[in-house]
Amino acid sequence: MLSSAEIARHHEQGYLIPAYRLPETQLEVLQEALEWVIAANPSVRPEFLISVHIAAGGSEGIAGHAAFLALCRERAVLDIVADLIGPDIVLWACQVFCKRAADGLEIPWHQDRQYWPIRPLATCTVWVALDHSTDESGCLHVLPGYHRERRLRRHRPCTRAGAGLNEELDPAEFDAAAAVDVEIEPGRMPIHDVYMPHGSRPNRSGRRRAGVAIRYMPAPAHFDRTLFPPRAVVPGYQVDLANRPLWLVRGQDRAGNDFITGHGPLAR
Ligand SMILES: O=C(O)CCC(=O)C(=O)O
Repeated sequence: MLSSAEIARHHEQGYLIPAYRLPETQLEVLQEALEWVIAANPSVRPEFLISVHIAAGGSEGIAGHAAFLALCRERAVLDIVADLIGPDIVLWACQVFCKRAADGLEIPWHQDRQYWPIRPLATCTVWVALDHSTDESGCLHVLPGYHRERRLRRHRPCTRAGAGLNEELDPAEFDAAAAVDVEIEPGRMPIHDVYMPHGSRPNRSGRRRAGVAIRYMPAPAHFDRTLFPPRAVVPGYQVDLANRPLWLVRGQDRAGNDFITGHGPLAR
């Protein structure tokens, strides 16, 4: 799916926007599924629609939709992911970050890896745009090349009003002038490395900005359910990795991962 130049660019820069774009019909199905999920979870801010691929609803309290699980299992998406992390792939997370028009939260600069129970730490995030994602609507921004040190940079508490995380990268850890905006049309799917600092500004536009962040790990890595107890990222945003269902979406498991925990009858 990816050319060798694209794969090299991903390793060099820490992120990539593949040429592939979801077909329009599939995009429409996902946009409808998003409307359904928003309506089914009226008390949840749409930036915090965690585990939307679990149609039965999981321990994180969100009523999800099967269209998101279908997206996570999509052959074209997995072909791209396999080029980056290898042929044995486990799906372990899928979250919608939806910013309402003129209201969506800021997602402060951060590295995700500090919360992730994957050892050795290896994962990649595919962020599928469901709407236009621009500077004005609060697109993702990244720091090209910062992933190369393979280290967790210092974070500090964040209590700023309108911030969608309770921690952020310490400003001494990066040069904001080096940031690149990932502006994309619906259906495109930028990918970022686990060590890539990223975030997004609030939505200042009159249009919604939604994306689906799908997280995959290579099956040689182990998802250790004992590492982190359930926690609130900010009020109303509960994460429960101990009971998160895993799906082997391609190849074979090579690390004794647990594919039973968290699966209700509809989650399978
Ligand atoms: O969608 C956004 O604005 C933030 C996404 C994000 O933080 C992530 O994919 O880890």
